[in-house]
Amino acid sequence: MVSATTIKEFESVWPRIVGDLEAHCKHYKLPKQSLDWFVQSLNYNTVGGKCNRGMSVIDTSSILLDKTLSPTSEEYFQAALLGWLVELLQAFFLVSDDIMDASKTRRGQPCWYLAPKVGMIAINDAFLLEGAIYVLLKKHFRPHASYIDMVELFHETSFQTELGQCCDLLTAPEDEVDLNNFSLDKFSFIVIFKTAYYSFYLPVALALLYIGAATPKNLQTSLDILIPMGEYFQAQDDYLDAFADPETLGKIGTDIQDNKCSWLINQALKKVTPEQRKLLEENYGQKDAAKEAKVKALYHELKLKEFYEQWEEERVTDLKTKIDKVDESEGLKKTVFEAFLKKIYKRSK
Ligand code: GPP
Ligand code: MG
Ligand code: MG
Ligand code: MG
Repeated sequence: MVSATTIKEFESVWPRIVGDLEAHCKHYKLPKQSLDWFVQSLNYNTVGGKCNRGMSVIDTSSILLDKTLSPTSEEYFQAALLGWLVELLQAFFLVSDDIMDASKTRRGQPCWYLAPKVGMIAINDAFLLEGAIYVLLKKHFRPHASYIDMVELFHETSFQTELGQCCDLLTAPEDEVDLNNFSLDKFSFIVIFKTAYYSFYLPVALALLYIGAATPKNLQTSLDILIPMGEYFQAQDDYLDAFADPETLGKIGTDIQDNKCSWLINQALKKVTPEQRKLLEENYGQKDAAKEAKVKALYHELKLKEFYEQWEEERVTDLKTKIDKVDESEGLKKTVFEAFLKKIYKRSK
């Protein structure tokens, strides 16, 4: 049995990564004020989350190599670096997403665009977080046999996520609430693209490329399990948006006011009476806390919490069945997916 890495070990690598980026900027003779700004944005936006995605690159690599990577080894550093690249991609997405969703808090602090003196500079900061991925990948992986596959994987995953975000935003127009626009099929497309590829497939695909086990079959098996797992994860995110304690979650939910095609509204629409549907039509998707509260009250009346808990059990049973069938002949292991599932099952943040 290999043991999982800890957040402390993972974060111990971060200063070296910031150091690399600082050195790169100093080489450009970047003025000090801008350098300090960039470093502040890197720290504020990349560190402080759960880092499940990033740590999964290390855990997957350890499981596939069948040895616990020592936190002081170069092998650990390389896997951790790939993990931090996933976290940088996530930081780039979150800084942008919070502007688009008009969110207030993230990881228990103000969203970056709401931090003092930041405002719309956050848009450029998001681009820099993305750019940092390719600077670091080139610095550390250029000689690696899978370097170009890694670059292409980051590009393709970003494109997929942006298409998902596009669909998410277009399904949630600010000024016209039309519940007929929502459907579980649209929900599936949105969440697979905006979340599942980058949060689930990317870390495992990176680990497979890193250790040289990215055969077409292993990549396909990973996709077949991790896409439905990511779909489940985003349904959970939507559920928590309305039902979790913002204190624990670290962010205040916005889906009802933002008119989002979320898992909850789609399930509610399947259960409502004509009168309840009218209540949703009159109160969903408006920037009004009292209306939002009415929608939440209806969610409770429809017993969506209980329904979600039952639905979660079914999804997890399905995933376990899929995991049981994994063909390990080309070096892939069931435990990769079991470890992933364990991290998200019944999460509260
Ligand atoms: C999660 O949606 C999806 C993303 C963070 C991807 C954003 C993609 C971009 C191309 C910017 P969400 O809005 O439900 O997340 P949260 O609840 O964390 O705000
Ligand atoms: Mg969003
Ligand atoms: Mg959001
Ligand atoms: Mg959400």
